[in-house]
Amino acid sequence: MKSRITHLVAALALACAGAHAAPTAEVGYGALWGTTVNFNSLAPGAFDSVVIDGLLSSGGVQFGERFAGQELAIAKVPRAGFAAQDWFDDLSFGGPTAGLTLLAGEAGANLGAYHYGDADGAALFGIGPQNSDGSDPTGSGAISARFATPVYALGLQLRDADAGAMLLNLYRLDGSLIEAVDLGGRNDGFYAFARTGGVADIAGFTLTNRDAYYGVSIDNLLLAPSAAVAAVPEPASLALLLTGLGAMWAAARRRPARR
Ligand SMILES: [Ca+2]
Ligand SMILES: [Ca+2]
Ligand SMILES: [Ca+2]
Repeated sequence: MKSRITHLVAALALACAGAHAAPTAEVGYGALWGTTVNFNSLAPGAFDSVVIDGLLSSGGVQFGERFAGQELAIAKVPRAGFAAQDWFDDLSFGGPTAGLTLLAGEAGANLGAYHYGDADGAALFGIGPQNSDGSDPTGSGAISARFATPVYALGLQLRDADAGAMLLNLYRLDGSLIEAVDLGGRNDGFYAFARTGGVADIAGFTLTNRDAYYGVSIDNLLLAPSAAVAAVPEPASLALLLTGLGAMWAAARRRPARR
């Protein structure tokens, strides 16, 4: 009992220490409350695939390839087992100017949507530069998004993820970088990131990847407006907290019975 409370205090202290170490913390997707963009209207039929030229507005969020101020470069990555390379959008040169003005990629190299034929339906992908051998550049492009109102946390579902290199840059409205979140090594799943301290200043993001096999797609983009309705502790900390509170409650109940 005493050691449980000691562990609880230690866990909370660690959580607080971690909160000051990084601008964002990874949280459980299911712990966030907000609006979700599911992209399903873009490709409503099973296995539909569409190419989207120009800026996209979906679910109240604007999407494009990059922000004004970001230079579009090409990253070349050897393709396993082949002489060919895969070419990817690379936005690591320059940075967004104030206001986060979205720009679309060239026609046919901007965005697209694909319906996976499952319950989650369509997902959004970026289209990269045409590979030199003419193979499909689907999923190897950058995706950038600007929110109508800055948020405290965002979650997303990764699809077609094969543990490759992936970077999620979170920006403030003035164009400054909040954090470059390294998503490398991840497979398909739901992931979420929240601002430490609860400040709601994430105004947009850029997602780039060098993931094999059709890059990556995103789905079920979740935008949480404020920390007020979201559980800040990670699921493990929260479980520990509840266990500790339960133990204290049980102890408090036992005490009068002994008298
Ligand atoms: Ca969907
Ligand atoms: Ca592109
Ligand atoms: Ca992939």
